[in-house]
Amino acid sequence: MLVDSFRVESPYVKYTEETIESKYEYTTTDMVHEVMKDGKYEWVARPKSVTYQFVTKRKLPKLGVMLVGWGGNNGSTLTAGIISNREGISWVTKDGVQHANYFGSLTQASTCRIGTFSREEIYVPFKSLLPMVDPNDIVIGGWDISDMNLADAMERARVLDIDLQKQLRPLMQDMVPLPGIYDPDFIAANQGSRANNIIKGSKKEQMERVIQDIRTFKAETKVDKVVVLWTANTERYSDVITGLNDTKENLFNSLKNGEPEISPSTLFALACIHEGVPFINGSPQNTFVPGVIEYAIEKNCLIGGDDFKSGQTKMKSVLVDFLVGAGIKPTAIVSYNHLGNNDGMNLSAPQTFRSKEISKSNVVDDMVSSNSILYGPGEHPDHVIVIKYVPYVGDSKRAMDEYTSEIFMGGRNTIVMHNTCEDSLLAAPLILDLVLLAELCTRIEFKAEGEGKLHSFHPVAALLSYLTKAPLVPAGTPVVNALAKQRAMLENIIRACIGLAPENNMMLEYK
Ligand code: NAI
Ligand code: DG6
Repeated sequence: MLVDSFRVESPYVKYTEETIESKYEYTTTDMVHEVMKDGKYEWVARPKSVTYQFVTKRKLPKLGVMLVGWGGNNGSTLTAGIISNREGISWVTKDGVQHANYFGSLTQASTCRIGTFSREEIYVPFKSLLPMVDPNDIVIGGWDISDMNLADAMERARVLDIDLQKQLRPLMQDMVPLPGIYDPDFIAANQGSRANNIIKGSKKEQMERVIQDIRTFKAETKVDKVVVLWTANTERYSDVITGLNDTKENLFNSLKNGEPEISPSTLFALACIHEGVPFINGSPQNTFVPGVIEYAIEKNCLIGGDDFKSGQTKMKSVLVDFLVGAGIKPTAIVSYNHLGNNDGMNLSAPQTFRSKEISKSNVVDDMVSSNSILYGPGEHPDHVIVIKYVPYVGDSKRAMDEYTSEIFMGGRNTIVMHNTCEDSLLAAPLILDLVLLAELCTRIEFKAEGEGKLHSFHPVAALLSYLTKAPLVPAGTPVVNALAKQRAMLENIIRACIGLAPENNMMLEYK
């Protein structure tokens, strides 16, 4: 059964006008190896418990979201989706009348199990666990190197049904992106023809213009908070060079000197950090060079990324987790894509493809390294990524995967998958989740027993991992790619904020 909302009654949870405060017992296990009397080592597992305090602000801000690449397929589709939901739009398709929804969004369309009532399991919407901004209330804006208004951009994207487009046109035609930072060295040459809306000047001046844009947007829309998200073209990797971008100081010196190796996405990230505005990278390139990360940590400004995990990789991070978790050994994973949207065209250049190849390739590492019964030291399945541009299929991406595994007694098992989907309809709800969760993260503070003051999460937002292919995590933190673990981390931390135990699926009450 689904219930819309609930309140926690517990000695460990306090609701005030402004906050929800919880005390939470975090139980983990330390592993140590001890030398025995005979000189041999023995591993010892020592469970331990630490009390945490969480404080979540309840007051929701009026939220502004600025998209870099607003006029692209994702940007225009998300904008259309929010307006359609807000206005309660329905449209006619060949299959009947369709109503606006937020399917595909973890926060808006998934549920969590809370407890039991008369032995029946009670679920609540994910978004009801903690106060979260309603996506219908978001004020949206952003930048694009193409000056096309959002109604025309939606038409160019060829994603949404025509009857819906007709209803949305009057609501979107006055939305025009601010000029973007165009550097042809970082994206494919084939993007040159749409670059007619460009911030001029030196790198430093371009960054300063973005700072000004954020301030103006905030003032004009009267939003309390802004989150910026990069959904612009995939860039090539920036070279990370000692003295250039390896520290904050070197990066700012390079900015002053107009070093060509500073990418547009890095300039946007620097501008956001300067303003204390969370910045999320939905593309695979290394926007967050070490100097940017150092700056974000110094300013305690949330950064998250990299690369939306929308379809093929999401499946991979479920399937390989299942296989390895079942004691089956994947030995070859081959992933093909073809797509015909502008993203596909941009990825047809070797340098931008390489960025995507990297983010799509590293997604099984944690699962492989978790099982050394199956894999020897340094052993890894063959993993090949192919992406081809096929204009005819437009935004309707085809993803084909072949997973070959070793099973019992030297046997082979091959799984083949074919997935057809509208790429932007998968990505848009993830963008929504990323900005809503990033905003939520900025309202939570916590501390472990013995720590002096409450503090925010580490600015490198590992909590957003579920939504990205190559999760950006603080140095020294294990990267988790397995989808179920990523969801559990997010859900369980949110549950801790309201004093609820992690979902352990033991269901002892039924045993
Ligand atoms: P798109 O090519 O339709 O949109 C990108 C937009 O960014 C274009 O309108 C372009 O003019 C603009 N742009 C390029 N450089 C810019 C800059 N420096 N400043 C401002 N605007 C700029 O691509 P789409 O399909 O919307 O995807 C966007 C990004 O999201 C791509 O990098 C893609 O790889 C990534 N992505 C998409 C996923 C999906 O399922 N759709 C999943 C994972 C990542
Ligand atoms: C071709 O791979 C285009 C890409 O932008 C993908 O659509 C995107 O990275 C989605 O990736 P995945 O692996 O999550 O489906």
